[in-house]
Amino acid sequence: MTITITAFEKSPDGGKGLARDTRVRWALEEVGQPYEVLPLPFPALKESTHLCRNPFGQIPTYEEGDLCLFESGAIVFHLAERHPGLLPEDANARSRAIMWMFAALNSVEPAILEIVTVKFVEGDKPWTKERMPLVFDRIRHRFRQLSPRLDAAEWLDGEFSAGDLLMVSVLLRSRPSGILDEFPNLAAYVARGEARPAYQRAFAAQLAQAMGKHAAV
Ligand code: GTB
Repeated sequence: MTITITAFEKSPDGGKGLARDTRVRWALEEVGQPYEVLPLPFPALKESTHLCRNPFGQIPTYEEGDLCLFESGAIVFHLAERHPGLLPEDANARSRAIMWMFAALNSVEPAILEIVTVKFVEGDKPWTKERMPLVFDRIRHRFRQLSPRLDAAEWLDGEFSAGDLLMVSVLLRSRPSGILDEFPNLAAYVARGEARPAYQRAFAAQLAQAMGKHAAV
C-alpha cells in the first residue's frame, strides 16, 4: 500500500529540515518504507480536504490505505511499531525507547518552541526583550539535565531508536539560536543523528522539495 505524507509545498525554513515532515521522512527511511509526498500550500492546510486529515490544519499527516494519522510523534511510533529498526525487541528496552519519544516531545520540545513563540508570535510585544533570556535559561536547564546522559553514550539508551530520532529532531530546532553549541556533547549527538544515511536521504528529499524539485503526487 502506498504511504503518502503531507508537507509544506514551500517550507518557511527554505529546506533546513526543521519542519516536522522531516522526522517522519527520517523514520520512513530508517525502516525502509517508500513514500510519496503531497506538498500543500499554506491556504490548503485550512481547507476541508486537509482538515479531514488533521483537524488542527497542520502538516505532517500520514495516509496508508484507510489509515490516516496526524501528529509527527504518533506517525513515528506507528512506523516503529509496524517495522523493525526503531524499537528494541526486549520489552523493557522498548518501553524505555518509547519513554524517550515522549521525553523528546513533552519535556524538551516545548521549551525550544518558546523561542518561536517569543520571536515570531509575540515579537512586537513590549515584553519580548525581557522574556527571551528566560526562555533560553529554561532550555539551558533542560539541556543540562539531558546532557550527562550522552557524556559516554552514543545514543540515549543502547542502540539508536525512535527516541533518538525524535530527540535529535527536537534538538535540531534549537541549533539556529546557537544554544545547542553551548553543549558540545548534545551537538555531537545531533551530528551523529544527522550522519545516519536515513537522515541524509530524508534531508535531501525535503531540501529538493523546498527547492521545487520534488514531483508532486
Ligand atoms: N504536534 C504537531 C506534530 O508534531 O505533528 C505539530 C505540527 C506542526 O506544528 N506543524 C506545523 C504546521 O503545519 C509545521 S512544523 N504549521 C502550519 C500551521 O499551523 O498553520 C512546525 C515548523 C514550521 C516552520 C519551521 N521553520 O520554518 O523552521 C519549523 C517548524
